[in-house]
Amino acid sequence: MERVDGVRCLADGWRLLISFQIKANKNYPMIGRHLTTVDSRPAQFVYTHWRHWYKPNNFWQTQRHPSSSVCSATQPFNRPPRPPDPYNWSSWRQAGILAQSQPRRGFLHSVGPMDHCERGPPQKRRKGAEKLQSGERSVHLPKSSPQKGSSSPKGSPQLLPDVTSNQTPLEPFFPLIELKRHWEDFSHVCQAPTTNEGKEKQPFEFSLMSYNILSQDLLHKNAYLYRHCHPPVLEWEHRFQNIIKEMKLHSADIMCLQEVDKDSYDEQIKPALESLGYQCEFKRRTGLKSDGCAVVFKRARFSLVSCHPVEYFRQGIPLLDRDNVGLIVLLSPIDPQSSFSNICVANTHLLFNPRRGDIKLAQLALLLAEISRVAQLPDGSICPVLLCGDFNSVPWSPLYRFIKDRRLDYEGMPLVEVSGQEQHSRRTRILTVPIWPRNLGISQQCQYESQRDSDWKQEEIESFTKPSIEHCLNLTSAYSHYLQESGQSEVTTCISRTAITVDYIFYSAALGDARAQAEGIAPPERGLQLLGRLALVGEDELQRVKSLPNQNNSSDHLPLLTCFRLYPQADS
Ligand code: KL2
Repeated sequence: MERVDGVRCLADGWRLLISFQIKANKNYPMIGRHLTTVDSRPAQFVYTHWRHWYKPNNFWQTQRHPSSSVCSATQPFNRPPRPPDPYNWSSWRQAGILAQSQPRRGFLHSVGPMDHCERGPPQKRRKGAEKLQSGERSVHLPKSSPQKGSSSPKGSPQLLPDVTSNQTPLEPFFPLIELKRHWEDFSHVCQAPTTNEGKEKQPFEFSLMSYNILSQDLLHKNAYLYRHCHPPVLEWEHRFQNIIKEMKLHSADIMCLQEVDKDSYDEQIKPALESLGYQCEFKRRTGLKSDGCAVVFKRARFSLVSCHPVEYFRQGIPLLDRDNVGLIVLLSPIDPQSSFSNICVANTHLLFNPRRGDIKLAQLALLLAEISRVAQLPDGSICPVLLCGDFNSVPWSPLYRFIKDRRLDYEGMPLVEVSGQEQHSRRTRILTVPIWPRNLGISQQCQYESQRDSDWKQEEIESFTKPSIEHCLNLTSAYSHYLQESGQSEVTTCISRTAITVDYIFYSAALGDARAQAEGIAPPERGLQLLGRLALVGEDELQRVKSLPNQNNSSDHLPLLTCFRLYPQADS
């Protein structure tokens, strides 16, 4: 028997016996529990898909069996042994590594800390099954599924920086491919307004990121979605370090984060961001959900005027029975002359369920009503608004158009069409008129209203009988949803191997804004100008880096990053 890199192979006819040398450490508690510890090799050396066989030079080889030098000494029939498939528990059992009684949904157990494992598979399966029933498995699947495995960047640091812990960083295990994103600069297109004396006004410039960081809890609950990933890249410690590294790299002045687990937020994310000079606000989802939305901003650049969490769960309103939330902050730019207006930053993660467009629209209406209230200035006008997050709706879907066009006529619209996540599905229910009931206290113009019937104006009562909704915010999307060079669709996330856009940064465009000009909109004088954005990528590019998450891109979403310019208030 020959020993090779932590794997001792022995092929005995058809039966393969492998004993792995695994050190049970806190990264791999389940491996430690189920497998024999032989020596101090970290688990990632052996925990791999069989097609990605570990070679001594630290590269995983695709579709190749280990060379004869690996096992030939003990192979009676010259048949290369097949290491167990880590995604398939039964192969671990066949290999004699797991007891026959080990749980079948092994992958769910293999990627995280012990406390997650205790939840057990039934709950996780149930969630997946429930989602499937409600059509949550996605749609326009690429014909060629992404290759198994993951990737790492060319020329990027081989070892990840140790941000907060003393964990051993992952070894690089694939040919290094980096996801390339370039900066798209619009500053030359932006026109500066002038003062009454004809002088150019000095602007306030800031950057903003929107990033769904993929909750570790949801990752576990929907583990079947991440089977294409090399398990160690799904480890929270690895992902956390990468995510913080990415945030540090971009150093956005404001970050709107979704799917932030409350425990990791308290113990790791908030302390790490505070040490980078951020003030952090957080709103957890309702019910028993462990994740939520965070808005963080640099203390040196903004001060917090007010913070407004929005819960979409409403007791007594059957439509609003989901635990999604939004978080709105009103920020004051820090500037010695105090010449800039506040900005209103809203962050949300709308319901995922592709078939419940009615719930998504009602959640959005609640958020828009709160933004309109928070952003309202004493003169009745609205301060610059940034609305970002994961809307679980694709570009040009009715929900997206509602945000941009300020109006949606929805007569006879099937619920499944609202978000456009599913292209080919049975059209079942259609949106009711009105979508949300009057006792929610939100008008068809997405404004708060008195709930006393006697206070309702006649036209407001009538508006509830018309199949149309409106809102009062002028919002432009910072991204154009097509790549400038290739015309391919931009991608912000991979769901069930489908690459789509569901994340957005909408903003109140001002006169002279490049995007507003490109879209032929004449925006008001006050607002924001888009100076630039970090380009997204297309599906091809994502396939090249083996989809998301991968060794470097540690979420199933990409961060959106934009830079804005704010001009001083009129004649100040
Ligand atoms: O698409 V998301 O991922 O905005 O990144 O929002 C939801 C989904 C998140 C919160 O519910 O969990 C993910 N198929 C794909 N993704 C799912 C599914 C599913 N069946 N269920 C939950 N999510």
